[in-house]
Amino acid sequence: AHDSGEGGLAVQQAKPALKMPPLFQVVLLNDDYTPMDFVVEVLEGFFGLDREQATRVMLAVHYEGKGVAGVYPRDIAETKAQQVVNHAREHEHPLMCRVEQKS
Ligand code: NFA
Repeated sequence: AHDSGEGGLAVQQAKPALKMPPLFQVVLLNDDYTPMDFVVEVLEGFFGLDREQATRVMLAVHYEGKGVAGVYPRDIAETKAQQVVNHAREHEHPLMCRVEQKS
């Protein structure tokens, strides 16, 4: 507590909750060569989607050019994106992703 100037005391009150960090989307991009099954496995393995959700996102990427795989704080989004690209390259697939700040 400190003296606030008019004979009263002002007390610094701790905030009850932590502020949420800004969120970033990991966006998968379509290409002509990465097998559909591989993309579904990536969405299951790196983003925790079940087979049905993973298939829906994979088809959205295939037909619309891009799709959101997951939404995370910046460092986690960047790490996931790098892991996905590394995994794809290990299997010689050209799969690409982007990290975009959520608006
Ligand atoms: N377009 C790819 C194909 O026809 C499948 C794909 C989907 C690739 C989503 C990348 C992302 N094999």
